[in-house]
Parts: sequence; C-alpha cells; structure tokens
Amino acid sequence: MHDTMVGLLEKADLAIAFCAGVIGEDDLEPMARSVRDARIRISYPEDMSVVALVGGTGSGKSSLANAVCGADVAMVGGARPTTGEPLAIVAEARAGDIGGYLDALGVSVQVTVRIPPWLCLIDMPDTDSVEIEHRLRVEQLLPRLDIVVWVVDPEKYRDAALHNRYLKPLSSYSNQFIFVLNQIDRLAPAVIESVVADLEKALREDGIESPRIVATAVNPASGPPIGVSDLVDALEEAVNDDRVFEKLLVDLAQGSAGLLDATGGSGLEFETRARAVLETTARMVVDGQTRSAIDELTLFLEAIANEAGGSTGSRVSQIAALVPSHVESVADGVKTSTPIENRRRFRARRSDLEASRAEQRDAAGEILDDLVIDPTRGALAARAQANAALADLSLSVEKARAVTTR
Ligand SMILES: Nc1nc2c(ncn2[C@@H]2O[C@H](COP(=O)(O)OP(=O)(O)O)[C@@H](O)[C@H]2O)c(=O)[nH]1
Ligand SMILES: [Mg+2]
Repeated sequence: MHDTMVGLLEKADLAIAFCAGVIGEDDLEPMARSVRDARIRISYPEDMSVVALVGGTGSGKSSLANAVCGADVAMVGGARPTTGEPLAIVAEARAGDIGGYLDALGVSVQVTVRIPPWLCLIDMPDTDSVEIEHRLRVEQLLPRLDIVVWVVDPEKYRDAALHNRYLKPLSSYSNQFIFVLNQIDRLAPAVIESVVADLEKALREDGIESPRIVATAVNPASGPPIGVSDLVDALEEAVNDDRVFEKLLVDLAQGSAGLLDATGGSGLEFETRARAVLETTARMVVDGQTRSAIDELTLFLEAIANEAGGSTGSRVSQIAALVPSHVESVADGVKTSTPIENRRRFRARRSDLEASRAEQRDAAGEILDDLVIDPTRGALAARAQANAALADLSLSVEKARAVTTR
C-alpha cells in the first residue's frame, strides 16, 4: 500500500503541474496541501495510528485517555476552560518513531506510557470551548489525523454544532471515525440500547452510513469502567485495516474532484459542439448571411470561454474577438470563387447547383476550422491535458480505495 500511495502522489504532482497553467493558485492549494501532508504522513510508520479524542467539554475525553493507558496522564475535570494544548500519549518504544510526526503536527506535549505500541493517542482541546483558539486548534489538526474518536455523552450527543459543523461536512471520512457514547452508567440500563440507536440515527442523518459506535463508562460513579477494551479493539481493527491509507485516499479523491471543479471538468464536449456550429456558420456564409455567421460563431466561442474560465477562457475570448474579420474574409472568398457565368451554367441543373453549394460549404467550414476552431482547440489543450491527468489520478485513487475498503 505504501508503494501504491507513492505512485498516486506522483500522479497527483503531475495533475497539479498540468492544472497550474489552467487554474488559479487558490484553487490549487487544497490539493497541493493534501499531497504535501500525505508525503509527510507516509514518511512515518503506517503500522501506527494517530488517534485523537475529540468532543465537547466534559464528555470524558481526558478520562478516556487515562483509561486506555491505565495511568493518570491527562487532567480530568479540570477548571474550565481546560488547556488548549493537545496531549499526545505514546508507548515508550515507539516515541522515537512517531515523535517527528507529532512535531510536524505541532503537538509538542508528548508523554510516554504503557499503551499498545501501534497507538498514538491525542487528548484534544474541547470543540465547544469558550476559547476560540482551542476550537481552531482542533480544526487545524482534524484533517491530519488517522482516526478520530468522537466522544459524546448522553446529554449532548445530538448537539447541533457537532453534527452540522463537523460530522456532516466530514461525512466522506466516516471510515476514519469511531463514536464513543460515554457515561452510560448515568443511563438506566434499559434505555442504553435506545440511546445508542438514536445516536446512530443522528449519524445516518449526517451521511454516515454505518457508524462504529462504542458505548462506555470510562469513569463511572461506581463500579469498574465499561467498554474501554471494546474501544481499543475497534482502534486496533482500524490500524490493521489500512485505514491510515484510506484517509489519504479520501483526501486525494476530494482534492482531484476539487481541481476538476476548478478546471470546469472535461464536460465541454467541444468537438461535437464545434462541428455543429461550423456546419451552421458555413451554410450561413455560403447563403450570404455573413452577419448571422459572425454572431453564431462569436456566441459559441464566448460560451466556451465562459465554461473553460481562467486563463484558458481569456485565450478563447481573444480568438472570439477575431471572428468578424475571419468570417468576412471567408465570405469574400466564397463570392469570388463563384463567378456569375458559373452560376448561370449551374442554374440549368439544380442538382449541380446544390453540389456546388455543398462544396462551398465544405470549403468554408474547413477554412473557419483552421482560422477559428483550431486555435481554440489549442487553447483548450492545456486544460484537456490537466483534465486527462485528473481523470487518470481519480481512476487510480478509486482502484486503490476499492482495495482498502474491500
Ligand atoms: N459518571 C461518569 N462520569 C464520567 C465518565 N467519564 C468521565 N466522567 C466525568 O466527567 C467529567 C469530565 O471528564 P473529562 O475526562 O475531563 O472530560 P473532557 O472535558 O472531555 O476531557 C469528570 O468529572 C469525569 O470524572 C463516565 O463514564 N461516567
Ligand atoms: Mg479534557
């Protein structure tokens, strides 16, 4: 999978390079960033999963972190607002392997304890913190995590901000998500199942088809913790499933869709439309309707310029500006190529006259093709190349995804 990803990132580089001449910097940036981030990620161990605990204040993220590693490393129930710094927890033996990646993420607080060697757990600031920076810190990290554990409690699992601000927009990453319904010790045993079902329903409404939900009580008022090992199992499964790569594949799929959007996609159907317009305008020119021919052709090129947009669009507009003089020169050519005597002779036989007009139409069409359509084709070529590279990338990403989501 590592090699597949390296190959895909090369294809992505190529697509970005082709797009660079066609679309603006702003449209290019999200994909460029994804490719940069993916390269950094795969330069660190892929048999380790960078997992963040994300959720609202008091849902139990820090308690969960402590329960998973069996030590009090994260501050629980601290005075609000709690710290805005994410806390990374890793096994001592792997700290050297993943520490550099955490540095790259800007997660500077790192502790080593006894947790599974494949796990790097990050206790995150609250998503609903009164401190805006805390929330921004979470949002800045979210796109670079391998797995996100969304921690909710029985009161706030339907919180509108959680669903609308985060889960709905991120639903294409649902395979990266595990949902923890914590504090189930505060529910009557008989209703736990229906609360889980209601959470599942809310997640489906967010576009998350089959959410993985783990019910826990990591720090119950009485009795032993519930469900911690279920969560660890779910996380281990995620690592074994190559979900580290799957997330990067979603990034690439979304990035190339974004670029395709910016180039206007390959849906111009230029050749088909150009052929139809050439036929109409050639007929008009031969019939002496020069003005209509100019309008028809100009309108077509303006539409193409509009649809192509960007620098390609400007080049096509320049070609459109030359249409009147080109059409007039073709119209002049048609007139001089049909001397009066010829017409008289043809008038004798209608079919011959028709044949001659058809020939003229073909000739006019060919000349207009050379003068107007061909340069437009040339202007669209860079865009077509970018679209071809994007199509190739998308296809390869889809193939790779089909393997990981088997
Ligand atoms: N009853 C109950 N309380 C919990 C549970 N998990 C955490 N708490 C308590 O909820 C409060 C907030 O927990 P904390 O881990 O700091 O939440 P965070 O803000 O998401 O990090 C603390 O007082 C915890 O002791 C649980 O499963 N059951
Ligand atoms: Mg906390």
